[in-house]
Amino acid sequence: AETEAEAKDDAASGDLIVVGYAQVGAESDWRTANTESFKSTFTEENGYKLIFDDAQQKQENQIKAIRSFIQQDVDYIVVAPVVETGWEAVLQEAQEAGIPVILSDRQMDVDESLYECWVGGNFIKEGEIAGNWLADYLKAQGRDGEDINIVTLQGTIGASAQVGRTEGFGNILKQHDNWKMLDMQTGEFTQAKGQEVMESFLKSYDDIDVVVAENDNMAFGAIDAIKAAGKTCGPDGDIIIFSFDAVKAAFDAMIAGDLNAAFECNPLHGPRVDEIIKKLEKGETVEKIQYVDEAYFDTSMDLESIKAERAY
Ligand code: GYE
Repeated sequence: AETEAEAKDDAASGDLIVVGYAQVGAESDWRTANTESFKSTFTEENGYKLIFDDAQQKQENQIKAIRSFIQQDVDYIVVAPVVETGWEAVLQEAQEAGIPVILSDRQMDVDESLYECWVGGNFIKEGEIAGNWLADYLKAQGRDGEDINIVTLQGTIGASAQVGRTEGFGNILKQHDNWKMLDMQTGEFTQAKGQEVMESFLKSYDDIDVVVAENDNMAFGAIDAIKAAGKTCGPDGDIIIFSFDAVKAAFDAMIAGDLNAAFECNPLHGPRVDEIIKKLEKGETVEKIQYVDEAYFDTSMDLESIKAERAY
């Protein structure tokens, strides 16, 4: 029999499917687009009640949010985990409460039985595509035999987006004896931190050829730091710079001639998670790991018309 509290709960949500979304934070344009994708998909008209939590990039906040979703007995928990590790205990609690967990965006390093499935970008592949793009670009410039000094602005350390992009680019770096990684430091996926770290790189090294930014917003900060130091970047500049995500502002930076390339990571996971939940509701099985297709863009392309077609 239902308790009075449960009955009240049912009445409040009606036939709506209650979804708790433990979001990372609001650190980047990508993240804003991702939040917007969930908020516009998980609406009452679409049969949902969304409980949204912004963890401000802190795992402890996300764990608290998941526990509160369990307490509220939501129908599904969706998590975009800040980092990969440290989730066993809270996922076990969700499992014991019988609440299915869906992972989206970043991955978790946990036993597969603790979640239904994951959907997101292939971060290792993104890093490898970027590395191969750089090799081709240097070759086209006749610089493939030169010594190339590289620095990396890393994302949040331990986030699967950081781990994968660092690893993927590193796989290509290994194939080029003349490429040297001078330094790698985290810019926490934010523009402000990206700028700060780039300022310190520019003070430590006067011969940087390439900046790898593990998201667009850190590249925007780095571009400001490079200009403030009296240097230039982009296709006609002193320093080659590229980043991951390919949000609209990255197209503006490429069109302005400040950014060389952007490697796409698609943030529009709301409809994908909606589809997964609809399948689970019907008792259908879902694929455990679901990678989203991604492209890349550089200044050799017709960026104005590509940008006009983009949703984020
Ligand atoms: O690249 C970055 C955001 O996890 C793929 O998180 C996501 C990353 C994205 O802060 O901009």
